[in-house]
Amino acid sequence: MKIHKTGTVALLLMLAPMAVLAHVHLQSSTPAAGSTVKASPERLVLVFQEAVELKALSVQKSGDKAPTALELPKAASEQLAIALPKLPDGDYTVSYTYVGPDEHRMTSTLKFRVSAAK
Ligand SMILES: [Cu+2]
Repeated sequence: MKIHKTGTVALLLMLAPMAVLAHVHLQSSTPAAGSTVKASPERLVLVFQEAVELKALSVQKSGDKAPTALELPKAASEQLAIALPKLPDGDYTVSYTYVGPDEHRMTSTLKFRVSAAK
């Protein structure tokens, strides 16, 4: 009986932080999701609700066979700025994997368009 009680307490302690902390999501970005920019953006800025550590980051042009990996910021932060290579006109998908304070590993995507045409 004593073992059972100890086990229950340990389980509750493990579950408590998960219940309090919700998943961390992207709050905003530059370029913004779904936006069209007229020139190749020099950098990508990702803003999260809480500090996150990026684990993987890539950008892929629609029609290209493979994504281009981007250099990851070394430190966790709420706002992450990442240098982008020269992006010709086209539709882009940024894929990012991150870990927030709740230790959950999340992967999401962000799409934007580069088009010089008005
Ligand atoms: Cu989570």
